[in-house]
Amino acid sequence: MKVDTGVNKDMDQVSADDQRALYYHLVKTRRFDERCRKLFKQGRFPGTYFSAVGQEATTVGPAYGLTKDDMIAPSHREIGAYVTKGMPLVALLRQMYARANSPDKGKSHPCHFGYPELAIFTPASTVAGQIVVGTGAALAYKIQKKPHVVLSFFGEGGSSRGGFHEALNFAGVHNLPIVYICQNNLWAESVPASLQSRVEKYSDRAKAYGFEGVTIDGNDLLLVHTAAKKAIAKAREGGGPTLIECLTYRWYGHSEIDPANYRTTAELESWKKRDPVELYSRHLERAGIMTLGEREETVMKVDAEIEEAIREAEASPHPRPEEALDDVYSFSPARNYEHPS
Ligand SMILES: Cc1ncc(C[n+]2csc(CCOP(=O)(O)OP(=O)(O)O)c2C)c(N)n1
Ligand SMILES: [Mg+2]
Repeated sequence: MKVDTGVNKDMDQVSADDQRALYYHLVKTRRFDERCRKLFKQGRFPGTYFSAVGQEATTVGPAYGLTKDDMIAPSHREIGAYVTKGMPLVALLRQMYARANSPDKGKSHPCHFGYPELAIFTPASTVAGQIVVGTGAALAYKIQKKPHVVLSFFGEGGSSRGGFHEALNFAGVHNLPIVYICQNNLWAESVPASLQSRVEKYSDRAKAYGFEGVTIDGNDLLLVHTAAKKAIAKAREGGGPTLIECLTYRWYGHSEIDPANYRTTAELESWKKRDPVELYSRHLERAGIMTLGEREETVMKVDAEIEEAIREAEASPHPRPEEALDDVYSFSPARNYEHPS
């Protein structure tokens, strides 16, 4: 694993209370994600589900400590960022279940989670599309002289798309308040990272756009959190963008309908030995911050929250057929459509 050794955990920056809170969000993300996989397999919601089990530290770490107006520009594997920023589990579930009281009223893909109340915008299906929109939001914050930053999430595969390069170039030129989090999980569906780019480290790409890039162990929660915290503070103070490449791994298929036969069991097993939850639990134990009993209590608490949210989501109403075309726009000349204005 080729990581930058200059990035320190700077443990003094993270209080014991914050470290306990990070554990809460980490296990909440893990338990919720595993539960959603099961719900999908039981046929309790349609479509598919994109698990991020194995890469939770890359989303929980950066999202912890954001202000309400700091924006999240998500991709399709950011359950941890939603949970940590405070999006209610029931809101996530209503989206998956396509219920009438989800933000898009049951019309979109189950993984198109958005939550405007917490400045989380809804990603499009087009890979990397949200990098461009997030960069636009950072420009808006700068023009409005607002003290907010944008966190833009994407995979290493997404970084091969044109929008990624245009957005990062633009952010560099205009010194925008944005932090780019590249979750390099070695695979983009069945395409290995080695076929995406010849660069040794994806973070090297930041050099071309005139700002700092670092590659870190994305399974080390405290390391990801402190690296992101530093980059966020820098962006907030007018220091411009940073690209953080987090090396990590997804344990399951691209989505729940992918058996992931393209990778070896040995590769998967080697990453499972670096389970971010296990690594962080060991740290908390060693540092005397949380005992096994306290950690078990946290797991029981999050499990109860999850079950309550599932009950509430499953009791939510379905959209009515007559609402199917509400909020749907079409400007197709072929249909002889006249714009109302
Ligand atoms: C433009 C475009 N091409 C292909 C897809 C199908 N697709 C969705 S996610 C994905 C892989 C993305 O890989 P990466 O960016 O590494 O993220 P990861 O899934 O590994 O988290 C692909 C090919 C898409 N949604 N949009
Ligand atoms: Mg990937």
